[in-house]
Amino acid sequence: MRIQNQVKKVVAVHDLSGMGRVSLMAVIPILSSMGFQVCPLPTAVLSAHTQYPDYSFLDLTDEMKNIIRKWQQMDVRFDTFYTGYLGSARQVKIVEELITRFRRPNDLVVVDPVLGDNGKLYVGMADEMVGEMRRLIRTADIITPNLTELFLLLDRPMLSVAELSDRVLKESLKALSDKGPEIVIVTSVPVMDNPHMTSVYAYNRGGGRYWKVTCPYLPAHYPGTGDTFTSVITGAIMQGDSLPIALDRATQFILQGIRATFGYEYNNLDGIMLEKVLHNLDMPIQVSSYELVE
Ligand code: PXL
Repeated sequence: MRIQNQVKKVVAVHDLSGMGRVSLMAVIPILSSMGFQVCPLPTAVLSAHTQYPDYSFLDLTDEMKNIIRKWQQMDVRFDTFYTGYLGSARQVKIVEELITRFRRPNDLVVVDPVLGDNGKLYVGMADEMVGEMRRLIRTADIITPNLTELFLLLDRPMLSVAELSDRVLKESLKALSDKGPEIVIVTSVPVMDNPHMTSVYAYNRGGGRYWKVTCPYLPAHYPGTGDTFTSVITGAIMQGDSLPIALDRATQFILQGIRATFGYEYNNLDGIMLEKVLHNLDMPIQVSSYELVE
């Protein structure tokens, strides 16, 4: 009887930021509490994420190669590859090599193409990263761009709220999936005529169905919610959930995190108070709100 590898391993390629609950500081607690072993491959070490007015930044591009080489010598096996904020455009090739060397037929590759938000690249994000990310998503099974990243990856101008019909979104998701990823999930889609709601759209090429989850929008922007969202999606899919159930769990968890934080007088840059809601990941979903988009 094989009793090894009872806990699935997920290699997490993200930065470590001291302040702000982004990247590894969201990925590690969420995936650990969902029952997976997180193996971090840190891309950079920052004093704080890049939306704070000032921060230090240590690029770990060269060290990543050393870590991967040692992992190869140790003959480690990963079940999931999950990438997020990369510290330099050169890291894209390194990540592609990691995936090529270690990926086995049933492994899952999740790429969160972190580039920007609100129609702009993040401060410090190299312009070349957009072209590199367009290539990296081709190797992924699942990608989770926000609306800004969706249009950057498609190399199309950003659309206004009035232009974001179900038809346009479906076509955009399919166009991105045609480049490689079987599942494309787009977050932070505003709802036409309703500023109090926000949607997530998803497309699964195997089956050809589109899904939508709409939830209340609290008017506060918290960095790191994208990392939190994709971490819950990754954990839910690794646990065997269907795509719409994974979407429900992730949107519900984000909403719980925002509600746990919103009532305090608080600096939103510090992110949602994950610590207050992490235990909710053990609970079955409370309300199911996914819809099929036809
Ligand atoms: O959550 C995205 C993210 C991740 N890592 C760093 C960031 C940001 C967004 O600002 O600055 C360092």
